[in-house]
Amino acid sequence: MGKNSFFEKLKTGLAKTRDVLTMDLNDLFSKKVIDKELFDKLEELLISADMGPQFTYDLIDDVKKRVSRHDLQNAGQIKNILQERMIAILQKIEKPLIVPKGRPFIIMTIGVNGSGKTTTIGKLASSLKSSGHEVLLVAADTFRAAAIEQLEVWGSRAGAPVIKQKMNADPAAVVFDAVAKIKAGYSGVVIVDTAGRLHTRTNLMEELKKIKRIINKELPGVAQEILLVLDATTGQNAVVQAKIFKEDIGATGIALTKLDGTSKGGVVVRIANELALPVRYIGVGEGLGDLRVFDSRDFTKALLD
Ligand SMILES: Nc1nc2c(ncn2[C@@H]2O[C@H](COP(=O)(O)OP(=O)(O)OP(=O)(O)O)[C@@H](O)[C@H]2O)c(=O)[nH]1
Ligand SMILES: [Mg+2]
Repeated sequence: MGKNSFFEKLKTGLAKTRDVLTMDLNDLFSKKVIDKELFDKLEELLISADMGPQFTYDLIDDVKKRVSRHDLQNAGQIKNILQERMIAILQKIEKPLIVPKGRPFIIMTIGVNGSGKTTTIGKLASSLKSSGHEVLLVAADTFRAAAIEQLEVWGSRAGAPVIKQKMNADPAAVVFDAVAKIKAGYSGVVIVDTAGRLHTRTNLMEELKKIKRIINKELPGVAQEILLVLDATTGQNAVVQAKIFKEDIGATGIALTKLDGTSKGGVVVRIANELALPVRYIGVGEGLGDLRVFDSRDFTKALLD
């Protein structure tokens, strides 16, 4: 795909946020005067796109200072300031996942039910396969039968085999099978699908910790990513969840899904300010090709240009 059509697709994926945020912002910036009403409206728009209070107040403070220094003559210039500040913040969390070749790499996905783990795994497997990686999927969500089948469907779309056991099997045992493969010489990528919810008696966090423990005990020092999958449509709730998963399980990166389904795309800014976890990927649709490596500049431009 050419750079332009790639960018256009990202723009389409972010259309909901663009429609609400960017159209209103453009309206606002076409105003002649910079007054209190403009600041109030700007604040309202940024908060409603879920950019978070910190970013919003910092931006407005910056703009006010520039106005009083007479650095700013018209409202239109605020757009550039907004873009620059967004890029600067987002660059902090732009650290693409580097997946090595020729040695094992484990990606363990975690996140609440419905956040998009299994779908993201399918897209990621496909993208890794097309860049020449060997990929193996692990069905460690044994909570519902459909979960295993769903992973198998994605596996066949992506051309990646799936390691599985029966429904209700111990998730750690399925992971153990994948570990055995690595010990036997497999040197590709292993992506572990986990449940977002378990039978009431078992604690999800404890189960995830157990899986992590097995990986680290059996394969000390193995290169790995604990990829937290967050649903962007849940806005600031996603940030609250992320804090828990970061502290409890030690998430090392984020895949932010369903950006196409929300007008709260600004939540990426909030994640950058409040979590300091790299956003590795963004999901902008349900298809195989709808996962993107997060790029702060492309993202900002696709959202605001
Ligand atoms: N529009 C859109 N839908 C998505 C995206 N990612 C996932 N989905 C949809 O979100 C729903 C839930 O996705 P799953 O991948 O099953 O979520 P999960 O985290 O594996 O859920 P559990 O297995 O129940 O924990 C599905 O209908 C997906 O098609 C995305 O980037 N955009
Ligand atoms: Mg799933």
